[in-house]
Amino acid sequence: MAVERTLSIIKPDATRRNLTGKINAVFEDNGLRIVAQKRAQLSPAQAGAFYAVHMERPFYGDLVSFMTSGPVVIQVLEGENAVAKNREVMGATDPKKADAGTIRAQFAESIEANSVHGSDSAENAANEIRFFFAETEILP
Ligand code: RTP
Ligand code: MG
Repeated sequence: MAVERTLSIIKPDATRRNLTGKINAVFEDNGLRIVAQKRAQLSPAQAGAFYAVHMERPFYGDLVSFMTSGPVVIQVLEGENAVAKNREVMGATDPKKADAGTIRAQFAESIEANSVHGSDSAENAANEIRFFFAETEILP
């Protein structure tokens, strides 16, 4: 297995409830190292561009509103098989369907306010990391 990087976002529902540390502990306990991290307020243009793949979906407008409703914590996670490992520890999109112990099962409020984002492929991870970070901001 190769050491990989993936992009993670702790979403506004989780920053509002002061859950950043608890979520970071789940990453670290599962072998994911936080090699870059910043708190940010996304603009509608940034959130819209980040989620552009969902532009045609009925939930796109709500998703952009939600992602700009408060601060997010944007992170690069590094570890063996990081993309798949992070998707595993996040759990299913809908917290009702997420396995026990996953971040979304423990913390998500709804299918939309589901506490975390994680890249879904190595290729998307590289693009999403580039969207938010300069290489010099990533410190393994
Ligand atoms: P993410 O991209 O945030 O890591 O989540 P994901 O891959 O598990 O889910 P995806 O299908 O990519 O959807 C992106 C985000 O859109 C919101 N969503 N709302 N109301 C709805 O039916 C609905 N479906 C998705 C969620 O915030 C989801 O994480
Ligand atoms: Mg997704």
